[in-house]
Amino acid sequence: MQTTPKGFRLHLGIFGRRNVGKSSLLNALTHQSTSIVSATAGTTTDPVEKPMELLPIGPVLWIDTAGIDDEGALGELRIQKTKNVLDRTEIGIIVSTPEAPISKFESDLITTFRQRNIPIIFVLNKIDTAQPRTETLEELKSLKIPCVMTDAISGNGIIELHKILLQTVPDDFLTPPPILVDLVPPDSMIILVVPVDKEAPKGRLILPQVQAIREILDAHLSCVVVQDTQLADVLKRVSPPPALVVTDSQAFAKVSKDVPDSVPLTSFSILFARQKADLKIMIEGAKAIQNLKTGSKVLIAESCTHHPIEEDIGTIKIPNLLNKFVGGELNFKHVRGHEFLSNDFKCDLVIHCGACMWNRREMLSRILYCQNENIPITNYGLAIAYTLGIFERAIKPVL
Ligand SMILES: Nc1nc2c(ncn2[C@@H]2O[C@H](COP(=O)(O)OP(=O)(O)OP(=O)(O)O)[C@@H](O)[C@H]2O)c(=O)[nH]1
Ligand code: SF4
Ligand SMILES: [Mg+2]
Repeated sequence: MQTTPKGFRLHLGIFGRRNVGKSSLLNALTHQSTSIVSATAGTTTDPVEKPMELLPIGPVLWIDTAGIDDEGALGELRIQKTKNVLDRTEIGIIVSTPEAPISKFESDLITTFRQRNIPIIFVLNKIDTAQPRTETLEELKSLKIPCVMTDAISGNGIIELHKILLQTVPDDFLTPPPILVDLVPPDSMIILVVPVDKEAPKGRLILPQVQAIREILDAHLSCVVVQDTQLADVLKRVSPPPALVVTDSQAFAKVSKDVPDSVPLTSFSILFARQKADLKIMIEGAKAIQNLKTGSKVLIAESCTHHPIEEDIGTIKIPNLLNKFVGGELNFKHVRGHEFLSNDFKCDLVIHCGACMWNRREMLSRILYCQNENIPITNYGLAIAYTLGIFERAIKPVL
């Protein structure tokens, strides 16, 4: 259970002011001392994550956060970390206490969740100490936000909170959009091109490849998995031709020459732009490559932190392809993990990895930041296809 990747877990974020009982609530929900609890305001400083199997929903990730009303220079940093959690939250649990009104802090959280279309559950904790204010209940009712009353110490109300959670789970978590099986006719055969190069992890396939194979099997379709070096030979031997060829985008140049024009071709990261991000926006983002000129600023963002190797796709291959396309030197910045846009690098384009380890919500939050800043965003596969002059062909199967 613990090995379920985070990107597959429903992210349940717990937010609120300091000392309202957020960590106590997490402990009651997980039946464990997951998060440190104390009467001192500001006990939780960094987000605390707890993966769990929450039946019948499935794998979830609880995230307890620092108080949204923290103060001082350190408090500001903690609030920033709490806001980063907001970016990946799929259900927002706002905790307050019965005697407290809905202050600016809770109102701002409600507004942010609403703007992003994230379902909210309001929890009035410490119900053993006071009666809820009538105005609070009426305000939540008028906002159509479900409200649960809990006593996190005795566990009262926790079953009710579970029930409301079940009713609040977003549909796209229960039935996620397909990766590729909807793009091909029934009984199709698909070829997956998986180069085993220096970047390939030892002894295993990477998540997008495994997910694609699993989806093909679930749909009772078939696939052949080959390295790019064997593709031309395999294509000669299969009849009828495959309904689709999906390649690692790093092999796009060779694969696009080997696959006849009559056979649809795309890449894993283009498929994942559809499933994990917003394909339309990412396609438009790739078109911004044509506006780049010497000195333009390009932010290359990767969700994981890994040590870049020789011929690394983000730090070497894509910059080389783009410089060649532009015919000059672009100005690149590389960020990893939760670091993203910053004021010291006002970029002209963001090129993002496939974000296979993240949930869709986090990519959508990044897209929203880019839209608010008027910065085009695309991903590795689309950018590579664009610079190689095979963009139209690569996106045709997903349009
Ligand atoms: N009476 C009562 N006390 C509670 C309840 N929930 C939490 N507390 C107490 O309230 C205090 C704060 O609880 P925490 O769970 O640490 O609160 P928090 O919101 O995580 O606080 P920060 O991490 O500082 O933001 C502790 O002394 C808890 O024992 C409750 O339902 N009833
Ligand atoms: S860097 Fe991005 S594409 Fe690569 S494994 Fe991590 S999330 Fe997936
Ligand atoms: Mg806490």
